[in-house]
Amino acid sequence: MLRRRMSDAETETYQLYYWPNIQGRGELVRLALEDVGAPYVDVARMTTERGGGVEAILRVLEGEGGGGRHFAPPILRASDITVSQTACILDFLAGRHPELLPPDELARTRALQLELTLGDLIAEAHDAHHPIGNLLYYEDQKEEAAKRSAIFLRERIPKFFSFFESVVKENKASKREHLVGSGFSYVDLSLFHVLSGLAYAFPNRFDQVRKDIPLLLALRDRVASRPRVSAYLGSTRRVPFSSHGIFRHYPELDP
Ligand SMILES: N[C@@H](CCC(=O)N[C@@H](CS)C(=O)NCC(=O)O)C(=O)O
Repeated sequence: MLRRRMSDAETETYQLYYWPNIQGRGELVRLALEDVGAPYVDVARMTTERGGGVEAILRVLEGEGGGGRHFAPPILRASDITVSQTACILDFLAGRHPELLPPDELARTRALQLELTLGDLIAEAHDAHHPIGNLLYYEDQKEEAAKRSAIFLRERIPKFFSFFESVVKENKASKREHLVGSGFSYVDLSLFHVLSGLAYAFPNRFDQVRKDIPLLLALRDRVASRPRVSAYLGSTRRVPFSSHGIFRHYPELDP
């Protein structure tokens, strides 16, 4: 079974279903696919005539193509399976691409825990500007966003950062300056994205806490200079940060 999946992974083209104009959580999946050099199609960025567009996402959410319904993108389709939930997608990819995580049960469970913790941080970063409702405009929840983001910046960023910095510090003792003790993994790629997003959204706060996370910043920079990641960041496949995504820069929320 494992051997069959490995050879599938070497040859097949993945289909990523994610909103076309934002990085969002889709970016965590893109980074993993890019880092292993896996062929993939960002389906919703294709024209509707070619089977793309938002309509393609809606069809997969409803279960078209088999494998059941999905609640929200990102969704990744391989030839024999369709997976949603970002951490679950990355865990699935790790099972196929050992470059994303050595095949070891303990490491795989640890990676998933850390990825889910990054997912919690991402959700809180989103709620800092949309604390009341996803479908409301920011302008309709500005007062609440000011209160929520103040707490996020004052209490939550330091707590998350201190946790992840300590994780790398512990692994450094065994000469592995990564989030998962076995070495480089997809979680490092996700950390790169989260740190980049927070630095974009909250540059003032990020500058203040920079001194507390030297190991995380060094890890972020090492990830950015990985050849395939660096090529991807300079390519048109990379959607830029914007005021529509999860990480948004509203100067009034970052005094
Ligand atoms: N826990 C899910 C969250 C997925 C999610 O919230 N996706 C967003 C885009 S990043 C979305 O389109 N949500 C629609 C909704 O929640 O109704 C994951 O990590 O994939």
